[in-house]
Amino acid sequence: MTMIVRETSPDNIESLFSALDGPLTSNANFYIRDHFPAPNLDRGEWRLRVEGAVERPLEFSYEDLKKFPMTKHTALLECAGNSRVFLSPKTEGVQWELGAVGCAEWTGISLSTLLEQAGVQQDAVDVVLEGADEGVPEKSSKPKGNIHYARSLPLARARGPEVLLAFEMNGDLLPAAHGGPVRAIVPGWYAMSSVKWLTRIVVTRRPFNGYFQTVEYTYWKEDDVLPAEQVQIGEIAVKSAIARPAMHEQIALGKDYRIFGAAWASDDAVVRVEISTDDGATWVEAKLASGPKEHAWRLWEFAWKPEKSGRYMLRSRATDSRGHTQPAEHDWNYGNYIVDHTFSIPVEVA
Ligand SMILES: Nc1nc2c(c(=O)[nH]1)N[C@H]1C(S)=C(S)[C@@H](COP(=O)(O)O)O[C@H]1N2
Ligand SMILES: [Mo]
Repeated sequence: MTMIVRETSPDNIESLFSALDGPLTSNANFYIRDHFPAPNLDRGEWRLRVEGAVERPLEFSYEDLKKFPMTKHTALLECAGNSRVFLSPKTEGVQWELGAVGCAEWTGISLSTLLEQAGVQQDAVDVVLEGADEGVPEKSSKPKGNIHYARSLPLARARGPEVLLAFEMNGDLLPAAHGGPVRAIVPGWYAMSSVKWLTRIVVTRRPFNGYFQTVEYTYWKEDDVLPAEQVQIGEIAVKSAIARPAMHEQIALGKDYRIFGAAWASDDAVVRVEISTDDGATWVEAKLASGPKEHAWRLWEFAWKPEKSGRYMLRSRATDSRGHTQPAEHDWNYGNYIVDHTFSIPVEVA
């Protein structure tokens, strides 16, 4: 099994990114990020409620939901804390390396279908997605009892046809570890929005300010006019990662080596990936080997023939169709999230 267990119960398990072998991550190799112990839900007894600022509060069983039109969408999930181990000085939180990211094909119904069924009221602004899992959160600023995992989406995003309530992952029933019976998939946003074990959808008349979008999963946004503001993490930043070589791999001198990895962005396509073998001093364009496919990662490769022995620092750098390129340094307004800078992968050539 190619997984790295960082914590159990709650499970925090990352893929071995060096095992990347194609456009989709298998269910067995897909990372797991839980905040509370995983609930044990029975498909037959499971219910989903839709309530709040709606004309008709509704309740659905698994079989009810399966009657709506099904769609398939390939989407990447990346944890907002992925690659945190590359931050210096060290920060709190699970010390993910490269593997808190994966790409799968999801089958389900559009969230918008249920919103239409329930009839969203005129003055609604947010859609809260709540999971069945519950517990006491980590940070000292928290409500006194147990809370459920929950996140909201602005109504416009929630209505996007790509936002799914997924039943299947890569053609199999959605595994319990990944939120089965039903989870949300919010393509293009960091995966904290893709709520697992979904049991309740609440439409609200004011922006929702739950724990997982105020105390956690926020960053500081600077502006020319306003003072700095704390805002919710949403869209995925453009990023690339080197799968092979793995860190500290030994590479043969004077032989051909295929540097290989993946790159991704939010709703935009990755249009360029560059490689540096001198820690970011000079860059050469890599070859895009798959895609573009909306919300999926693009695989890329680079033919390298190291002619001198010694230690090399490899970096990759992606650019999206809006011209956003990965920065050289971490932006500390993001704190311990959104680690999108070009970090160094050390290797030995001998
Ligand atoms: N109910 C619930 N949904 C959740 C979480 C959670 O702890 N509980 N974790 C979120 C976070 S932070 C991530 S990165 C993704 C991870 O999805 P995965 O475990 O299927 O990879 O689920 C999101 N949805
Ligand atoms: Mo996450």
